Amino acid sequence: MAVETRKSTCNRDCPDACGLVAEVEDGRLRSLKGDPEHPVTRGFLCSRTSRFPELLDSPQHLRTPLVRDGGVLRPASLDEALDRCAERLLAIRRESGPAAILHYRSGGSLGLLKTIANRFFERFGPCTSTIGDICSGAGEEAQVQDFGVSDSNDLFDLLEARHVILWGKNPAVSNVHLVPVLDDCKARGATITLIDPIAHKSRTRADVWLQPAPGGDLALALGVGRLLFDEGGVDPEAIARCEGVDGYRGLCRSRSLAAWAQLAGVGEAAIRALAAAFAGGPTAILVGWGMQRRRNGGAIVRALDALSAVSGNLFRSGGGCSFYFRRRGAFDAGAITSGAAARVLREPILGQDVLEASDPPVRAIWVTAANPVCMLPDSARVAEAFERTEFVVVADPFLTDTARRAHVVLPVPTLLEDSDVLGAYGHHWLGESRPLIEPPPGVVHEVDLFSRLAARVGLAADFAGTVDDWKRRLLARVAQKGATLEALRAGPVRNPEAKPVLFGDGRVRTLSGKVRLLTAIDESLLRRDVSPERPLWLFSNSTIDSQASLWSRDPGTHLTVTVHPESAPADAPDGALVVIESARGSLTARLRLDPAQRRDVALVPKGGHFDRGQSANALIDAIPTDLGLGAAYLDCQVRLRLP
Ligand SMILES: Nc1nc2c(c(=O)[nH]1)N[C@H]1C(S)=C(S)[C@@H](COP(=O)(O)OP(=O)(O)OC[C@H]3O[C@@H](n4cnc5c(=O)[nH]c(N)nc54)[C@H](O)[C@@H]3O)O[C@H]1N2
Ligand SMILES: Nc1nc2c(c(=O)[nH]1)N[C@H]1C(S)=C(S)[C@@H](COP(=O)(O)OP(=O)(O)OC[C@H]3O[C@@H](n4cnc5c(=O)[nH]c(N)nc54)[C@H](O)[C@@H]3O)O[C@H]1N2
Ligand code: SF4
Ligand SMILES: [Mo]
Repeated sequence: MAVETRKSTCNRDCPDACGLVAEVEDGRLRSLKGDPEHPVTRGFLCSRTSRFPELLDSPQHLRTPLVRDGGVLRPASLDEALDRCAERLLAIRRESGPAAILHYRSGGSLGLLKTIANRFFERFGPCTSTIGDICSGAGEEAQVQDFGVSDSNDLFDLLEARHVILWGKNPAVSNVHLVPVLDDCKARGATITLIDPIAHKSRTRADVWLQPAPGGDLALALGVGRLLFDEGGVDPEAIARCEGVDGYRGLCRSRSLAAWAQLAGVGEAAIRALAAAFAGGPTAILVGWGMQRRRNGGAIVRALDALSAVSGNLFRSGGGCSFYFRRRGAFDAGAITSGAAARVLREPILGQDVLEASDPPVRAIWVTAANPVCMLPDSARVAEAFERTEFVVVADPFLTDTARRAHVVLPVPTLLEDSDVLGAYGHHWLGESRPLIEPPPGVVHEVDLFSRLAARVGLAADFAGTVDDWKRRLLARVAQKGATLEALRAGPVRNPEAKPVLFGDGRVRTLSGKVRLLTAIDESLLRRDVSPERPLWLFSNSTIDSQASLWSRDPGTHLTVTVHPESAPADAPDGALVVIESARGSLTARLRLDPAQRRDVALVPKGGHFDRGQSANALIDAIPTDLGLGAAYLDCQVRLRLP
């Protein structure tokens, strides 16, 4: 049979939203590559998606629905599984009201159609939903406060920069299609500065690497701000576009340069060099997502916003303070859901909020595109909340830590079988996903799944329409500007509403059009002392081998913990087993020694499985960030000891 070439878009929770090209023969995948015609993908994929087809053969890949009987999950037909869902949801609504049902959705697929689940729980209730954003909540809220919006300059505007600051970012691992753009910037003479407490792969690309104290970035940015004012680095035209200048200047001058340097954990000369880069722009800040998962994460991003604004870089080509590309911005998300909810539980504290909910208590949880038992902080409490809930449904292509605690598991398509529309949070191109291969017979697309469930509970009319109909509804506004479904089907289309330089007209999106500068901070956000009992800050960073909790390579029997040799328990050699202890719990890990690390950090991978004793979140307290109800995953202090 002839080999056919098919195209799609990767829907994983990743900034890159790559164009995919597959060769398919007789319905079977022969090869999977990056689309050479996609301007950002440039013909290559990350290793985790290149290896993804192997996961289809893994025992964790679900090909049929499962229902719980006598304590065990057994295969069932889709009709049986959906009948059970309808019957239990109707009974719980009748007895306790719709607020007794919680819907929890995370970013396992960035396809916009996954919000069809939200539509169901809104129409069926409204039911209970969540508030906050464990991924990017603090940083987005910081930028909304300062600029009225969280969005970015065009990715390729970076080529105009003289200095690129990777502030808490590891693109070689978590944003791989940024790497060739950085290489192009370097080829055009730009310098790259990396600011990251952890020694990681991306540092080989940086001309300058600062290794501040974890969370010391707030002090670092205020120290740079002080120098800009003291030494003529502020741009008078830009200052006129800001509110709160006196307050911000006063804040920067509230400590000496030496005091800021000491709090930041870097030398004064490094702060001077950074200030010189801002004064000698264009200078672009690329704000990483990891750093804002701290108690002071919102304040840090606000301090970076202020640097970009007062130095004038915010308003110019080759500048900007880019945190997030507004991936949903092009879509009419309201065509699917209004966001109505009976009540909201806090995502970063979900375990506690579920267990403590009353009037009514949570009796059912439906999980869409998420693995909260593994990925939310204080995971033992989250696991307990799921185990105590009367009826749990998980829709997922894989049998996860959360799915194992469900009463019904509904298999949905993987990224190779999906059909949806997507934006990206690392660039402004929109894409369509289309099945590269057919899903197994027991697997059902979420649009189909909810239309079948809706028919069982008297909501059929609300779910009328094919997958393509829903795609067109989402694209209604930008279709008038050329981003039609047909155009997306032909290849990636740049969001017609995204400007090349976000604030190139000198105005931000606040009511006054001016930047609202950070003018005051809670002193407690500056002090970052570790306790003598637990002297190491635990980092749980992205790793090339996994997409959050979905591993493309077996992580082995133990998770790996990397520390400076002087931070290891006495005489423990590389490869030894050690115990990581926090105030919340302990895990056994294999030791890796790395003299390039700071002495006050311990690094483990993000995404280890809870049931295998490898989830960092078993150690991490559920603490909200200062802004946006994010989760302060990285403010966890630990010690290592021998087993
Ligand atoms: N391979 C892979 N790629 C992924 C993911 C994955 O699981 N695996 N996850 C995806 C998801 S969900 C997201 S949200 C994105 C982004 O995910 P990120 O969390 O941005 O990705 P990381 O590579 O962990 O980069 C965070 C960097 O911030 C640094 N950092 C932490 N604290 C501080 C601090 O206090 N100061 C400074 N200056 N730096 C700090 C960390 O050391 C790390 O190098 O990545 C996506 N890409
Ligand atoms: N310790 C620590 N914890 C962290 C982080 C960290 O850096 N450190 N990072 C945090 C961040 S940035 C994030 S975004 C979260 C991620 O947290 P989650 O989003 O809960 O984690 P994932 O493992 O990505 O789980 C997503 C699930 O969606 C499934 N899925 C994929 N496609 C579909 C689909 O089309 N439909 C449905 N229904 N399911 C689908 C996947 O198989 C996967 O099981 O974790 C957070 N947790
Ligand atoms: S996970 Fe990210 S880098 Fe990998 S193929 Fe998908 S979009 Fe591209
Ligand atoms: Mo994320």
